[in-house]
Amino acid sequence: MKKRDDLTKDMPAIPATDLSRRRFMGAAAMAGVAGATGLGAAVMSRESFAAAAEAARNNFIVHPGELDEYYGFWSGGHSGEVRVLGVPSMRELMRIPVFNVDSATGWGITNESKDVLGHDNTFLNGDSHHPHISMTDGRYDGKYLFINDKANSRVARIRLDIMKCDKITTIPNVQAIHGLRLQKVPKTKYVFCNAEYVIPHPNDGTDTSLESSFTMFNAVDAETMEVAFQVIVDGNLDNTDADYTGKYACSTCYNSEKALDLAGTMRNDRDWAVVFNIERIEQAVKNGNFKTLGDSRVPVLDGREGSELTRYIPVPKNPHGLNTSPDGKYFIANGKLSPTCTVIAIDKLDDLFAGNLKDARDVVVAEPELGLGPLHTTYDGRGNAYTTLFIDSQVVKWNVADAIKHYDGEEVNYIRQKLDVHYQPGHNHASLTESRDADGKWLVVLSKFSKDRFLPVGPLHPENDQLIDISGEEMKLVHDGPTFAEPHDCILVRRDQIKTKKIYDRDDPYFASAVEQAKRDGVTLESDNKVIRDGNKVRVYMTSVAPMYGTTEFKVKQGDEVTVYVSNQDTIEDVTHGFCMVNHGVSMEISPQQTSSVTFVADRPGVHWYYCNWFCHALHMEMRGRMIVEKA
Ligand code: RUQ
Ligand code: CUA
Ligand code: CA
Repeated sequence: MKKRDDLTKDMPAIPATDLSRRRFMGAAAMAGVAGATGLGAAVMSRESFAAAAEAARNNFIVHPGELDEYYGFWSGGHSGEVRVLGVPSMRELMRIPVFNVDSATGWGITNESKDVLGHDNTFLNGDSHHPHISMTDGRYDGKYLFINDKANSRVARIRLDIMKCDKITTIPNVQAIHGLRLQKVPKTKYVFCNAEYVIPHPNDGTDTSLESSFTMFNAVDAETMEVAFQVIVDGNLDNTDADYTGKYACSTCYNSEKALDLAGTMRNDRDWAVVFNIERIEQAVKNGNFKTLGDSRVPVLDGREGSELTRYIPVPKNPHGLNTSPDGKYFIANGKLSPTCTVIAIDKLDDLFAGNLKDARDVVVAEPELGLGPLHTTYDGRGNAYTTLFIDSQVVKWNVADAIKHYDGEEVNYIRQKLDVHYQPGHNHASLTESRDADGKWLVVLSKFSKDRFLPVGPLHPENDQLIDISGEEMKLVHDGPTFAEPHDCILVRRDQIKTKKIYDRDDPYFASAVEQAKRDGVTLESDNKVIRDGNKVRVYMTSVAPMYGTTEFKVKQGDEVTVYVSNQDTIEDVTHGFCMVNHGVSMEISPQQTSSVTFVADRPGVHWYYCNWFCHALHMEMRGRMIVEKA
């Protein structure tokens, strides 16, 4: 790797007008932090501070009562959830529990959530990295959001009309689903997702050697959420993206060495990006040219070196992010241990697969030197790319066309600007950047460390998601956004691209199993308040209308397995009720016109109160009732 001095020699100096890292903190906070941390240094004058703050304010302040222009969906990292923010205000609007358990909504506690998560052996953790929104013809269609779970090798789907997770699929025969992107064209038929680590096959303890180990590229059907196919690859897999023809997907591999130790993973100067030929893969599946692994029925194809299904393009070194440009022309692989990004021309891939090129590297049309630790690249739709530099703690704006000219030997400077970010950025994401509509207005940079940017909260720090105005020539930092562990990536969509329901439809499939059970019990959920006994199973049906449950007392016997169904009869937007059975670990959300249910064992005789735990009315405290458990 080159030394930093060599790398930056030909680059323009960082403009002096770059915003100071403290410019947008309130004066009082600035003084406080400076005092608390001993970082007294360069505090700007009151006037220039005010001017800078005012200039920025014009760009990003969303006044009380005003709505944001964009929805932002953030992954929650090892919190396992998805968060919804308004951009540019960076106000957190909602949390969508997915791979985690959530006390507020009852996710992981209710039967409806267990229908999605699985009723047995439900994991309590997850690690969500990459949220992506379904597309039609390369544009966000606002139907679904998909996200990976690296921790437990799953892929989840969120319905964006109600902002709830409605399906989770465990990917068989692999470990650690990481990079995830969607087919863009003609529509999101497949969710492409990479399994990061190689494992032996079969993985039953009989053989743990690397010779019998591999990992797979996976495609999940976006509608059925069943795994459509898996492709065995050489090396490992990290991030991925799809093109705008529907023909290709491309993934990075940082461990071409298949090493187990850290030093080993850095042995090769080049690893690769592997391109998947989706048409050929589909044809092979259709022709039955596949095998299966273990108990799984999923078609498994061999995409290792020499296969007609894949091509391996050498790129330096331990590459990480893989990002398609919104003009559909390039896959860009981010070098991580190399100061470069590798620009792959998608229109040369047909020739590569046809065998018309001498060398796989012939598809590379630029390899600009950007700085230390390039991880992810995003685009403004005006020909510029923005790459995070983890080690330099910067975002570099560069021009793709100029980088290509430079690679062809022309004397052009492709670097436009470098901006300090705080600190150590992973992903960055520009508004609408993964679609044809990339509009170059906002850039979010997800910094892994916040150190001295916020009031100290003990040894564990928040992350810092910074908002940068990229609408002009110059990038301008306008907001610091502390976040809890640990967003990896986000996606910004125009607010008109998302259509949400104000209240539930009574026939929403989200609670269809409760509706079916009520039908079998001869219960009308909308009006009946009934207790149905079925052996030692007791089903308690009740309505809720602010501020009353339809049932304020019910009796069961010690040891009964009790299921409580609450159907919210309010039709007014925002009047959500809750149901919490004290000392039973039971809590759930019931939004207007929703039915929710929860099952628990009434194992202790006596009186047990239940109450509404979503504030719904002036008499919300009075919304309660008693379960009486008779001694067995
Ligand atoms: S990938 S930065 Cu999942 Cu980069 Cu996190
Ligand atoms: Cu119903 Cu609070
Ligand atoms: Ca490597």
